[in-house]
Amino acid sequence: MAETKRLIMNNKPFQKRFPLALKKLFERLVVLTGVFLISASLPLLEASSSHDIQIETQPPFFSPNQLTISLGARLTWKNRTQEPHTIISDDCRFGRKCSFDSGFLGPNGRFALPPLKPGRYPYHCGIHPFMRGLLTIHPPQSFSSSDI
Ligand SMILES: [Cu+2]
Repeated sequence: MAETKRLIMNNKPFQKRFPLALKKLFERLVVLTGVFLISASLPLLEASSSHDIQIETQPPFFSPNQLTISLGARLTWKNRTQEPHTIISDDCRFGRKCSFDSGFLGPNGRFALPPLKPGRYPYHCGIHPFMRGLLTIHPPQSFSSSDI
């Protein structure tokens, strides 16, 4: 009987402490979840960025002709000239499967970059080989201060 009483008495502080510990645990869980969500959404924010390259009659023809984008970013070439152009990755040779080839792009035509792996992609216009550009795709989380 005395033991039961002691148990009940010992139990009281425990019951008081338990919800407090649970509350602290919950608060920590909320903070951790917040940190996780923010860090998880950063690559998505990067990936959702979009870029345009204008095709023009004057040098550098592809404007900008050197561009670095993050993995998953959208990129569209836009033909601002009155003549057709193509956007062909330099690896499109010898019948190999190549990174991208727009085909003929008429005036006001657009070409969206297909999904690619990180890397350097020099490209050119198949009609005017002097029109050249360089696209670089960053692997995730590899940004340096020089990119900003
Ligand atoms: Cu061209």
